[in-house]
Amino acid sequence: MRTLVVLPTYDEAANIAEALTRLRAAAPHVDVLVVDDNSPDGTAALARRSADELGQIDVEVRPRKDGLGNAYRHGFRIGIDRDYEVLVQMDADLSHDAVALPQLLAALDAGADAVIGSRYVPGGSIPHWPWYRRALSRYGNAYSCAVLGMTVRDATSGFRAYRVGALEEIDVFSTRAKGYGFQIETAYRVSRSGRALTEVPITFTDRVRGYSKMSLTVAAEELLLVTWWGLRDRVLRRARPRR
Ligand SMILES: Nc1nc2c(ncn2[C@@H]2O[C@H](COP(=O)(O)OP(=O)(O)O)[C@@H](O)[C@H]2O)c(=O)[nH]1
Ligand SMILES: [Mg+2]
Repeated sequence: MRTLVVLPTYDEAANIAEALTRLRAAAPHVDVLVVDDNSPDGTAALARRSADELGQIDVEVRPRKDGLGNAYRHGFRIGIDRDYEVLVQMDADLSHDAVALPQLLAALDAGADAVIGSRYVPGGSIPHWPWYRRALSRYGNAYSCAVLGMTVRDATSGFRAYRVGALEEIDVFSTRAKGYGFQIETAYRVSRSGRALTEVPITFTDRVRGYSKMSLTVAAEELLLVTWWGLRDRVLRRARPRR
C-alpha cells in the first residue's frame, strides 16, 4: 500500500536528521512528509538536507507555529491529494521507534482501518517519563475514555497508521482541535464510526534532545474539548447523529 509518514516538527533541529535516517532504515518503501511550522532553529533546512541524501522525503513549511492538529490536517490533505492509501502519524523527536512502524502497517494489512501504537496495552511502556508526564497522560486518557465512552487504551498516542478511507469516513478535515486534542478527536471519531481500530504495543522513549511543546494551554484545550464532546454527544444527545 502506498504509504506516507507525516512528521510534524517544531524546533526539532537536534532530532530531525536522525529521525529521518532511522525511519528510512526501518521502512525503506514509505514516503515521508515533514510539516514544519517555520521552526526558528532551522529544522526545515536540516530536513531538506536529509531529503537530498535519503530521497522520498518532502518538506512543507508553514508560516508559523500553529499547533499539532493543524500540522496534521495540512499533511493529511497533501497525502490524500497525492493518492496515498495509508497515512502514518509519528513524532519527530525519536520518542516513537521507527522499528515498530512495520508492525503498525502489518496490522493494517491484517484488516484494521486504523492502528494506534499504544503505551497502555500489554507490552507497551514509557520507561523514562517523569511522574507528572506519566500522570498527565494516564489521567488524560482515563478522563477522555470515561467522558467519551471509548474503549481505546491510548487515545492520546501520536504514533498511528490509518487507511485513507477511514480518515475520509470520519471527515478528518472537519476536526477542530488545534493542538494535541487532535489525537483524541480522531480516535473518538474512529471508535464511533465502527471502523476496525486496533492497538499494538509500543515503547515510548522520552525525548533526549530538544524540548517538549506540551504546555498548560495545550492540555487545557484538550480537557475542554473532551468535556464538550462528552456533553454534546452523551448528555445533550442531539437528535442529529454526530461523528
Ligand atoms: N508542525 C508542528 N509540529 C509540532 C507542533 N507542536 C508539536 N509539534 C511536533 O509534534 C511532535 C510531538 O511534540 P512533543 O513536543 O514531542 O510533545 P510530547 O512528546 O507530548 O512532549 C514533535 O515532533 C513536535 O516537534 C506545532 O505546533 N507544529
Ligand atoms: Mg515528544
